[in-house]
Amino acid sequence: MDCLFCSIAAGEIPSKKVYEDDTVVAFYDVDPQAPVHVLVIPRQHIASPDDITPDNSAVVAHVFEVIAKLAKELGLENGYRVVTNCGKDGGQSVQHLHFHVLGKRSLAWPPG
Ligand code: DGP
Repeated sequence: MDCLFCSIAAGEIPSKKVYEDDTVVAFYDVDPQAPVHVLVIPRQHIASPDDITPDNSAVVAHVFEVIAKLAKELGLENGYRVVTNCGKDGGQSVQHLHFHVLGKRSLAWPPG
């Protein structure tokens, strides 16, 4: 299947990855809309939020666990937004489920 985010997850297309495990990959958005703008995607091809089912929803729970961990690592202690666009009228331009994490680093970042 020809999918941009599947190719990024597989490392076939370069990206600035900030996290990856067996289930999800996180990388900086190429067109940032906030000082910190990361995309978190499942490795599994799920086309959109409309395609979340009981069979694959555990992946979404894991995405949010990773977001909580990443937010701390990226210095977003003061809060951040998580956005998922769905379908043409929802502004979804890449047909692979993805979660935008948008925020700005706290003054205490980097730690130490
Ligand atoms: P959406 O509009 O919700 O489908 O968001 C898609 C996002 O993906 C958009 O903010 C730009 C980003 N994006 C598109 N192509 C690439 C790419 O090749 N690399 C990276 N890192 N981000 C991309």
